[in-house]
Amino acid sequence: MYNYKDMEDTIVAISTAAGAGAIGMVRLSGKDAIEIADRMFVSKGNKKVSEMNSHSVCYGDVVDAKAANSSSEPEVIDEVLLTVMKGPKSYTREDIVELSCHGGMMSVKAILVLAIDLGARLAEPGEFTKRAFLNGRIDLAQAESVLDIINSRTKTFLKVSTHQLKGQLSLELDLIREKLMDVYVEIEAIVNFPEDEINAKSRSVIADRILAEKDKVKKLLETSDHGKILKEGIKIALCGKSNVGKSSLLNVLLKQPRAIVSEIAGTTRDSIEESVHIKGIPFQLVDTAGILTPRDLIEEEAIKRSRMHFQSADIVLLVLDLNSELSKEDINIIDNVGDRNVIVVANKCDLEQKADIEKVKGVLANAKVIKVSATQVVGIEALETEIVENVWHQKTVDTHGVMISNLRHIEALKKCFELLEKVDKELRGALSLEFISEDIKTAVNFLDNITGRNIDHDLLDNIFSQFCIGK
Ligand SMILES: Nc1nc2c(ncn2[C@@H]2O[C@H](COP(=O)(O)OP(=O)(O)OP(=O)(O)O)[C@@H](O)[C@H]2O)c(=O)[nH]1
Ligand SMILES: [Mg+2]
Repeated sequence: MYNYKDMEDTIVAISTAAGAGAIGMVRLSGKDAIEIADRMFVSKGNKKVSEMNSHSVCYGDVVDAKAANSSSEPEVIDEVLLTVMKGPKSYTREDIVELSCHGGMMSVKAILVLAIDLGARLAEPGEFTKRAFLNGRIDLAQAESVLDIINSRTKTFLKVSTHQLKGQLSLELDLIREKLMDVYVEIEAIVNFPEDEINAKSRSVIADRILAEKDKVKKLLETSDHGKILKEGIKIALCGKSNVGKSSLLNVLLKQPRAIVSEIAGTTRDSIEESVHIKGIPFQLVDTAGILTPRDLIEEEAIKRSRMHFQSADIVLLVLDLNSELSKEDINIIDNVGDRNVIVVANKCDLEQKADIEKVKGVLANAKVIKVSATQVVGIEALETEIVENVWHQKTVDTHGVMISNLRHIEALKKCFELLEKVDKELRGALSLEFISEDIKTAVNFLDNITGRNIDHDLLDNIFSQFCIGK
């Protein structure tokens, strides 16, 4: 258990978002939460907060006893519903009092100031969740998932984060930890009692056990692409020569006329970026300029940007015009695809087909070709399905629904994996066991970093500073 001296303080914060709303909520947590609430709350039935049962609600007024009005009555700040949750059965494991008042900033602010006047301290960002962690209610991975839930942009990511909050990731990590510690203890015993000789065969049996755990860490790491996609979204660049219909396609995918469309070649010059969700996945769509031969400095810059997006996109939608024969410019772009992840979009399928698509398939054998009409909205559903399949392609791994999306977790797992790989080799070689056991311990430490069993205070402060105040 960490000994934070400021854990002694009773903290208070506005827990609802700023701005107009039906309800605002001020939350107190700490050893004096109930006493402070008692000094600012008068219930309709004159029941004291300290007399309330845990997890019960009471209706009354928040009053400022110091600010008496002309008839010497304490000033009523707002009428509220007060909820009390006594520790350890609370979010922070401390006594918590929540005051739900009218929305808007005036009422919540006045209640906050009053609580501070009566001895509470304004909470730091994430301090309630930090206390939940420091008091052992949740581990660090669970605490971080709270932030992920708040920031979720997709239903799927919300599901993954909720899973993590329930402790699924921690459970997986604990199982690996337990097995590694078993090996560690056994090796330590052999080192300390050298009369128990160990031969090469026994060493390789131990190595197999390490290998099994290394595979589990690898599986978790394999979910990180998946997890990051759900968290951050992926970038799709619409590329192709002028007038093939890139901007028309952008508009139809966004379901709004965002980019200017015209029959004049070179309509789009500055790249246009917009976010969109396709089947629950967040994407960043980038419409690029189709110009290939610059006529001025601006067009030179436009080409540079198009190339940059072509190179940095996770998926390139290579747009072709089905209604015209493949030109030198099309061939040039196709030849430059290289290792890019490409879906060929053969646009204008509402018109007569003149382009030789078989030729494209010949060059880009691995790319899917989808025929669409951006103006007639034909084939768009199929294109969206292909985009989503492209994202999930070969990425389904069985980790009991656990997915790694946090960069800190990815780094720690990678280090753990590297060490286990080293240990496996060492065990199959002749290195002295005492050095090997050190490496196993370090690998375990990396797992402990994720759950917060062993982590330094600066890093903790850094993690919780990303939270909003009041959580
Ligand atoms: N018939 C038909 N015309 C289309 C289709 N998609 C786009 N067009 C037309 O093709 C022309 C060019 O469309 P844009 O979307 O501006 O093409 P672009 O690729 O963005 O062109 P640049 O910005 O110049 O690179 C416009 O006149 C569109 O109306 C389609 O599916 N069918
Ligand atoms: Mg355009």
